[in-house]
Amino acid sequence: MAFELPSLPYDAAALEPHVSANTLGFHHGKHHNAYVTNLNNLIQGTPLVDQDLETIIKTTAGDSAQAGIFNNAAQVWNHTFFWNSMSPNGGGAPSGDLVAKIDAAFGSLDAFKDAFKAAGIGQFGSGWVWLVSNNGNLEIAKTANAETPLTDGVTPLVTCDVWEHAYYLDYQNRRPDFLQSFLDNLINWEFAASNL
Ligand code: MN3
Repeated sequence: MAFELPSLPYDAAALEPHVSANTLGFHHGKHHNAYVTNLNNLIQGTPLVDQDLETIIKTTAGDSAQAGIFNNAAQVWNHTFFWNSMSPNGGGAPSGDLVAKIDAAFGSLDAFKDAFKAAGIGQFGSGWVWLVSNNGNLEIAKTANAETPLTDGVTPLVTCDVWEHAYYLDYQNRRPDFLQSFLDNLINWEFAASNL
């Protein structure tokens, strides 16, 4: 069973003006799709071919001989998680348990947003910034390239892709503006709560 590119959970233009249909079309249709194609090619004829995606990621993590498989598998997973981390009705404030947990961890929603943005800006080169639950305590994590907190024993709640391909067509080099727009307009708190 080959892996398939999952459909976006919304129309490619649904996140405009914060993320353009042009960006989303390339990001999903070209970048994400290439990771799926590469992964299928790389696992062909190996014992990993029958494994689920998370098993492949955890099996190959940290093994330099399998870096190609890890990188593509993790990027497939990270991107699907990223699409779900955004919503046309995103932004605003979380509700329920998440409010108390964010206040406990960061002091306030605004302080969380400042810390998430700073982590995204501080990720040198390509990578990801995450809100994760570490045994019920919320933390911000950043990962380089294809690295994912899935391999760190924590539960990812929401992520933002800070590779240049995620924002360059719309924001050029202004990664801070992309992160601010993600936090103010796109972040899917319902998805974060469902992962908690
Ligand atoms: Mn990407």
